Amino acid sequence: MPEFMLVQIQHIFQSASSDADAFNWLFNAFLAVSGFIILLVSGLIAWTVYKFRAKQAAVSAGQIPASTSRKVEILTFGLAGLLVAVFLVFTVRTIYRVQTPPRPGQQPDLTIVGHQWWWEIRYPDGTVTANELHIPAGRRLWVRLESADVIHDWYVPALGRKMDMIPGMSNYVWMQAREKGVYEGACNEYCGAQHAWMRIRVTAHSPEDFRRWLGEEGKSAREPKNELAKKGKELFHKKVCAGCHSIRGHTAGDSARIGPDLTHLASRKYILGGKEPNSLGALRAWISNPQAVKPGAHMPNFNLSPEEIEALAAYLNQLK
Ligand code: HEC
Ligand SMILES: [Cu+2]
Repeated sequence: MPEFMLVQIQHIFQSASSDADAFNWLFNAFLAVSGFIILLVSGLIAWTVYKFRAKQAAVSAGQIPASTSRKVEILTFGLAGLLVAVFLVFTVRTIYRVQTPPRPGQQPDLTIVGHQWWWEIRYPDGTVTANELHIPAGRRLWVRLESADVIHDWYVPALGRKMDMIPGMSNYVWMQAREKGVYEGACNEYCGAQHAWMRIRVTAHSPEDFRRWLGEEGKSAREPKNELAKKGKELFHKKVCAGCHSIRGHTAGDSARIGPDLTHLASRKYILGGKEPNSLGALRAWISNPQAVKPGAHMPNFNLSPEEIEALAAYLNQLK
């Protein structure tokens, strides 16, 4: 199992936010009460089966008179109704706690756009990145969620609630990581062939580290130093890669958004929504035949020569 998946499983009940605390509390309360009822009912069934088993022919289950069964019915319906009412109150309380409205006119701290099958991440200062989200620890962030194609769903369990990304509209969600660390999540709405490889990796930094990270990420791409990488930079334009991908400083603006922004690709730990750890080899394999690595992905096979692949991979691999 890749590292990504193991961590994912551990993250389901982890909480790093007041919202996830509220959800976990509600979930555990439901689990405890319904667990108790399941044990009670199955215990009663087991006891009845044992007590009235056929061998002891002398014992008869008998018949409960209609008047008694009406009482039992009122009791069970009453208890069930009461439980539903109690949990309705708890649920509504949780919704209120989690769905606090933003300040009037509050601008989002982040915009995240779901694409088949990767995440576009935009900061208010114009910095763009993909797939690996970086945030400052501590603050509760107001996040705008959008979609470029079909319905996706943003879910990082430890950081707050999940929320659909719907084409043509903006949804908003609070996100918080109390502590520094790495938090993982995934797309939670089936969105096509590679839905499973639409993982989310969130790194929460101390506020100073976050500012430093954002400063670096906001810079234009570095100029390639060796000949191979320089050739790769030329090919990136000649082979129309730049029609879908932006590399700030190297492409005309950063308006190409069909594929992930590659300005600082080499500083990311994974590529392709978590499908592959980022390495020169993985980049080579991807560029030479995207459909073999992530079948259905919206990047065609360019039938490049081995030399072209080598040059492009070398170029991309130094975009720190
Ligand atoms: C038609 C648009 C399109 C063109 C042209 C295109 N790509 Fe892509 N590329 C994509 C899409 C979409 C993805 C995201 C695939 C996914 O993860 O599902 C992608 C992903 C990538 C990634 C991985 C990025 C990451 O962070 O996961 C690299 C590297 C890449 N492309 C390089 C190239 C190179 C080099 C070329 C030119 C030879 C190129 N692309 C041409 C659409 C395109
Ligand atoms: Cu999705």
